[in-house]
Amino acid sequence: MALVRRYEKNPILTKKDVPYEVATVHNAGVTRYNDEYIMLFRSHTLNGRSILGLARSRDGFSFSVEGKPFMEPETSGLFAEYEAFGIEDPRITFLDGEYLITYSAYSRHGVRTGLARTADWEKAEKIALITEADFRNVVIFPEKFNGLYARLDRPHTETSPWSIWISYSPDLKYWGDARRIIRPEPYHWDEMKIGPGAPPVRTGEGWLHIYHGVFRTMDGSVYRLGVALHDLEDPSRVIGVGDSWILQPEDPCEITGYVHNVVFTCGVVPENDDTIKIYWGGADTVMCVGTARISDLVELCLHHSRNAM
Ligand code: BMA
Repeated sequence: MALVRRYEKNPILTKKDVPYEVATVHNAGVTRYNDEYIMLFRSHTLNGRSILGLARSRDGFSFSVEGKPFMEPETSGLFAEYEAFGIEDPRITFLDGEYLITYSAYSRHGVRTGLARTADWEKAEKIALITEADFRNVVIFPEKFNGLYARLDRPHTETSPWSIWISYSPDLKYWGDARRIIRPEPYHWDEMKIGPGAPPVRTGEGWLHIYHGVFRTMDGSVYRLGVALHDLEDPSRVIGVGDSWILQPEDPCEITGYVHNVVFTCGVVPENDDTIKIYWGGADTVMCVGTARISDLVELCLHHSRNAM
């Protein structure tokens, strides 16, 4: 039985819904703000570089896009130097009364991670570049641990398969105590590389974390979604990693598009009824949504787990 139930009207957002010219709408971070859902989505502009747009919704399914982009590469200063090639794949964490936004910042120096914040979704303030080059997929936990912020990320390395790491910070700017905590599983759906997907969600049994995993085929790579459960007090301790994927490209808009065979998440929204809305980019071209029961995902991690390391 499918763990994630696709919304029947997918895709929920495409470039046709955007009032300025873009080539794609995908890989969005999503959160709640007052009685709205906020979707911060990535779009390729027509020079191939990415910007972030904002869409709002009352029900989490039907979104309308603001007239102007929400975040673009800076044109002067330190951020301009490191995001000149575009900003991508935003993740949103609500913590201490404000929304933290992490995103991939591309430039001639490589890809690193930017951090911005907003309290009201009118405008965002960029705070810091929180990784060096060769990091992506940074998600910040929505709570602190012994007074420290915690994040999951995915450094690139040539000496081991690309894995999920954790690190901590007293101030969101300086990060340390890094450890590798989940590795790809050989000859498995996520054997080539994995990366954090959406910021983790607190459940009774642990932090529920939807991640992406990649398998290389003769026809290119397939991006799927899986789930892991981290200890509530010590998120570096992985309780379980679901052995099977929870979502794979199957709908036409996931199989065909700018990059075929991709489902890629940057955001989930837990609801009050044991369900979670999972948002994903389809084929790096459109946005889709589905719902899952939190207890089903937890159960997969608890009782059908592969080794994390
Ligand atoms: C990853 C990132 C994502 C993208 C995915 C599939 O490496 O670049 O933004 O969705 O590839 O193309």
